[in-house]
Amino acid sequence: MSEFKELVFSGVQPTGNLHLGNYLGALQKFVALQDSHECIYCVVDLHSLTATMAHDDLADQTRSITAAFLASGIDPKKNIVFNQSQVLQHAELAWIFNCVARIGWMNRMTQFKDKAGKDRENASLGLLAYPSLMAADILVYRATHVPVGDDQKQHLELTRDIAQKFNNDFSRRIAELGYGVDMEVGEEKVNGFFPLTEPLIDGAITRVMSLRDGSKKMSKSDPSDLSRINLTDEADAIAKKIKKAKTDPEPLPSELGGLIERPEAQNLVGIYAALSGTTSTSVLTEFGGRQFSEFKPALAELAVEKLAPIAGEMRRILADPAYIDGVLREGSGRAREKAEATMKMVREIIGLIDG
Ligand code: AQP
Repeated sequence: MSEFKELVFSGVQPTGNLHLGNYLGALQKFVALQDSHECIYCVVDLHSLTATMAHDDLADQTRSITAAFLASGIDPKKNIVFNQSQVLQHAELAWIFNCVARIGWMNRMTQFKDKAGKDRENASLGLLAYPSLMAADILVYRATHVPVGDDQKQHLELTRDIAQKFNNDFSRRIAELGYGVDMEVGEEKVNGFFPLTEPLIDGAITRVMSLRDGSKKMSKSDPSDLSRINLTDEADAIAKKIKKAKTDPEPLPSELGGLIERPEAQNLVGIYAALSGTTSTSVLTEFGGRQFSEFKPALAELAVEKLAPIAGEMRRILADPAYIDGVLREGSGRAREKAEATMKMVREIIGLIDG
């Protein structure tokens, strides 16, 4: 009786400067997981086309995200690091998943609603189908775990729905071909071709909020640069942004309960905890009763201490684009082999004649 081998997959879009939210929600976890798991990390360049087709600097953005991966400590020899568009099997499986997924499922996605705004009719078809490509990214490797920020939870649930529908729709073929794998779903034991992938959303802060508005997530596309700390910000910029971060007039509480209804305070405490590798509770044990005028400089110092080496290393790596392209080429070759092994079976399950 076989079972899925644990495999981690995650991706980041080349749509602008990476920020502290991407770092704490994704990159920091990617680095930690490479010690315990086989990992595949992808720059999802095809996803970046869903918002705007014409990016003058797409290639450079792709190199910049790759440099951020490497500068954060991801080892491209131990793991697979590549860009999505070099492995065509992602797009092939995405098409198949477009035919598995239902339009109603896509219409319910909050990210689609947020990004399409009021003018949904005018959003690209790609933006609507984005989660189907994301499911393909993950399932073309039959990955079992995906480290992501909390904002991606709904897309991961949809990935499971797509896997489950494919497993059900083709259950007879999967069994005939002997391609099924046993897995536990809650109390139940089921058999299927695709795993029901688990999100890994944990840590001291799972959704880093904007520094200007504690009800909005920190995001690359926020028009205000003061809303986020970019991985490439200089020390003075980091200190200035933290100093200007919105807060309330009360001192920090000594217990977690005191952060309820204080989203900005909760955010800054969570950021401190995640950067220092502790919990919000222990941050409050240290800073409870103190004013933001004392806490903010401590947070700025910690953020600079953690982020400045990454920014420096990114600059060093980016000075050698040929090296970055070589990492992506080599990683793509390794990824393609794995993806093609899955697609051979998928084509056979569906009945697509393959050579
Ligand atoms: N604010 C956040 N807090 C925690 N995690 C976050 N992530 C993004 N924002 C936060 C996580 O970063 C990973 C890569 O994200 P992405 O670039 O692929 O997509 P995104 O979520 O669309 O990022 P942005 O910054 O919000 O970009 P725009 O503004 O273009 O939409 C993911 O794991 C995500 O969870």
